[in-house]
Amino acid sequence: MYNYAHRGLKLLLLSALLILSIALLAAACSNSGDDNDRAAGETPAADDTSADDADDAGPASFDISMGDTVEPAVTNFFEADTFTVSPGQEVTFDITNDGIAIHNMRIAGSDGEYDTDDDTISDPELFQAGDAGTLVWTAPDEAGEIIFRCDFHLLDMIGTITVE
Ligand SMILES: [Cu+2]
Repeated sequence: MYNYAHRGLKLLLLSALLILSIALLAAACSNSGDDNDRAAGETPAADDTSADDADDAGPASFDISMGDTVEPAVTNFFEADTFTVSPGQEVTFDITNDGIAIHNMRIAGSDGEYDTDDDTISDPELFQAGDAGTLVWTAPDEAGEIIFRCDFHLLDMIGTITVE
């Protein structure tokens, strides 16, 4: 008699525990479902951010040599004279005057005109033979071709930066 009552109580307790654990399990499942939904919601946002980072190219730097010849003909030039950069990219040109004439480098601003306030000009503004310096420039956000030049040799000492 006592044993039966004890067993009955034990069964009741076990049933209660079972129901409780099913309820807990269900709650846990629904919680983890919410977490999954939230995580799934965050994943595209994280992907979008990294895609933006990929679009925003990091800073670039290029070496550029300024040179000239006298014989057989007088020439003045940048070497290299064509560059390709990304929209909005921070670009540093490391410039050396390897010629004997004076040179510099100037990039027209968004107005496309030289000798205006939005130009970017090399530092120093005048390179003697053997001088080294830089020109730090930010590419425009729009794709296009930009001509840069030397102020002292306007016609022959030019180069092209392609923004794409
Ligand atoms: Cu020059």
